[in-house]
Amino acid sequence: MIIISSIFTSKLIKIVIGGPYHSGKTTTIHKLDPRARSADKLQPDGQTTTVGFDLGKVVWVTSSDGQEEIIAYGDYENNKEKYENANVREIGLFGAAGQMRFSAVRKATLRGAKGILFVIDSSISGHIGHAVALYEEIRLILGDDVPLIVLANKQDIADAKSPEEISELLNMNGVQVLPSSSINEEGIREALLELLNSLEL
Ligand SMILES: Nc1nc2c(ncn2[C@@H]2O[C@H](COP(=O)(O)OP(=O)(O)O)[C@@H](O)[C@H]2O)c(=O)[nH]1
Ligand SMILES: [Mg+2]
Repeated sequence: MIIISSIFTSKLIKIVIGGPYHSGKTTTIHKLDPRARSADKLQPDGQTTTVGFDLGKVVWVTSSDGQEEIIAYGDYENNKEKYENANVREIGLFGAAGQMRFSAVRKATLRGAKGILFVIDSSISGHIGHAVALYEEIRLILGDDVPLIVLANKQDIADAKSPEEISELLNMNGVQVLPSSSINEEGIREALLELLNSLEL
């Protein structure tokens, strides 16, 4: 409940983790914040799928020498004295369910978002059409000015398409595509920092 009560403070910067079903949104949020919470449903095959949302919290720390870091909120709380001289900003990570039928939930989740990390499973070609539809939905709701970075996720899978290939398939003008493997915690903090640095705050 600590997360829920503090996540709505006005100083929180809201970042939405969007993208198609099964692309790695929930994994990304839980790797960034092990205390994140999700509304998940257990499927008959034993897998889970997000039915509502994920909620996590991290801090964006910029030290006096300009070094930047993303730290899980719990780790920050336990070591606050270490960051006394740093610029610390709180980031709320809101995961949005990817299935088309959750459109209303996504709309509510997107409200007030300052930036979007858009996660794609680079190993499944079928995802692309769905991804484009979800991207267009985001632009319809938030307009063209909210910064968005695509994560070409699951780069650890042998036949994953490269960020360049994903970029070509998506055909989204000027949208940055960065490589990641959420499960191995590769590329996700770098992408979040890149997104945060592009925000107008
Ligand atoms: N190989 C691989 N699997 C991943 C990666 N990220 C997530 N997964 C797996 O993909 C499945 C869906 O992930 P999940 O985070 O629930 O996707 P969501 O529906 O977008 O929230 C799960 O079985 C994850 O373990 C990754 O980077 N590499
Ligand atoms: Mg999920």
